[in-house]
Amino acid sequence: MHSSDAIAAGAAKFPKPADRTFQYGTAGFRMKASLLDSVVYRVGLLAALRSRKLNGQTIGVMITASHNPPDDNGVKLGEMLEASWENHATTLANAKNEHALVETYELLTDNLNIKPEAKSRVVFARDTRASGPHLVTALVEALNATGTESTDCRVLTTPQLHYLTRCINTKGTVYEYGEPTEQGYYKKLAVAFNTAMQGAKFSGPVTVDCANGVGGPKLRELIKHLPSVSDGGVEIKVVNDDIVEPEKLNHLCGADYVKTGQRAPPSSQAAPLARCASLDGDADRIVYYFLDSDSTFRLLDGDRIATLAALFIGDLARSAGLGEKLKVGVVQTAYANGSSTAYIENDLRLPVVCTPTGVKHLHHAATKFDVGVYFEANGHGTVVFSDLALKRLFKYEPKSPAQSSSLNTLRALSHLINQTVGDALSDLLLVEVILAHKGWGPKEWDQTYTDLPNRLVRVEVADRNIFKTVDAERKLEKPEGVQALIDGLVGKYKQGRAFARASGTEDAVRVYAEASTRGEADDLAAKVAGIVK
Ligand code: 16G
Ligand code: ZN
Repeated sequence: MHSSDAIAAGAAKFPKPADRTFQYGTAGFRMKASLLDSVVYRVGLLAALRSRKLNGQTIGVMITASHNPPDDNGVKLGEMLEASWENHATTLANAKNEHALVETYELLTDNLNIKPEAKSRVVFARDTRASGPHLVTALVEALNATGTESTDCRVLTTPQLHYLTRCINTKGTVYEYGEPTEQGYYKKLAVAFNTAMQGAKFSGPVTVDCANGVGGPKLRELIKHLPSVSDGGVEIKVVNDDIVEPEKLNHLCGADYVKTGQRAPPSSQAAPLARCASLDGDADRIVYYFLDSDSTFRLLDGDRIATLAALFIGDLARSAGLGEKLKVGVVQTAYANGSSTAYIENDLRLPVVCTPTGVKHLHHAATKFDVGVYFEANGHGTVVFSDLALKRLFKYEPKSPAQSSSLNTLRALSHLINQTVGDALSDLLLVEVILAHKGWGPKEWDQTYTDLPNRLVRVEVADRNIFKTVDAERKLEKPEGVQALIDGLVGKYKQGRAFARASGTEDAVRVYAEASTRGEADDLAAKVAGIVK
């Protein structure tokens, strides 16, 4: 069958719901799983185009809705797409019927100078949602119709799929990233972890809430590769790892539940000062928390992980003798607590860059540093080492045993940290390594600086599209005059800061405010919400 006929025939099996308009956003496409067949089919077409455009480079496609409820699902390409390709995704998804779709596909092929005979390769995976296998059939149909070579990696975390894709695409080059298998992923992390742990010692267990998602079985698998507790390994207690009952996913647990509600999952049995962590539904986000001695809940979010990592890596670079040659920088969004930014700039004396929300923006900015630490406050982030930094790191000849030891740890971290995207499992091991080296519990970590009280509110508005931001979402350019009103308010609060931005994932505007006291932060947030309403 001619490929356009095959594409049309496949599309006819997964018709687009007539009353829907889809948009590829920061989270890819995400909605009720029952609406997603046609979208997944069309993302399959997009992946084929993308791979052909990149001369047969392997493209990852992930089917997941991360922290959303169990009935939702989503799909996105594994790489961080440039805006023009997000538009192509949207155009394909909205083609009315199979004929319009073929027309759009062929138009894109022409306009993007894609050779239809070029090779195309895709690897794909899904999280544990019940709707995953059915959506995979739509994806496979599209990959077959476009003559794309594909590999079904079944159930994986999002970062594992990113890992595999990078491994496949770098195989046989000087940038070879690792063995392109799930087992290869665990082995790489375990070897790096063991090396990074030399000279450090754990105290007490860490309890990890896996959101009843894919992180549960994958963390259990990872643990098999780590040294046992009797051999000096970290004790990881896995909880909320039920993937048999799909409705439990992200229900009363998980990173988003903890971060949004500023509370531990009700199932948590942790004693005061015991460290706990929560992953999200596809294990690309992690937050830590603990109960203080008086049982108050303390959150150690993405800002805390970023500051901890920047502190440790900055110190290691200096003690390895590479202080001048490895410039460490931190990337945050406007949601980062003002105290964390001040701590990085004033205490750690490291540069901070602020970008708009969305991992691709942070990741991109982080690659501008030799070592770029980036985290969103919600726990999504990683540390990226530039090619030049890696070269310096691995070529450097240490001048003393102390330099040598720091250098070894730093080299191990560059393997332990997932360079492709934020990875909750890799971030978990990173935090554990740092706390062990420092001999810190969660309280010492928490005491590095004091967060400013803050408040995040969601405001329903008639049309969120009228809100246009500038300056990394910290200022509103439109509607005109609104920013001046916000500035006028903020000036009245001690250490006040506030911004409003249209959500990229929900039909609402988000308002963030912080100030020197809880009452003032709440008050400022409510007043700014009143302005944008
Ligand atoms: C997406 C982003 C996440 C961001 C969130 C903001 C990626 C992979 N995910 O989920 O990083 O924090 O959107 O949502 O970039 P919002 O625009 O609704 O506030
Ligand atoms: Zn996620």
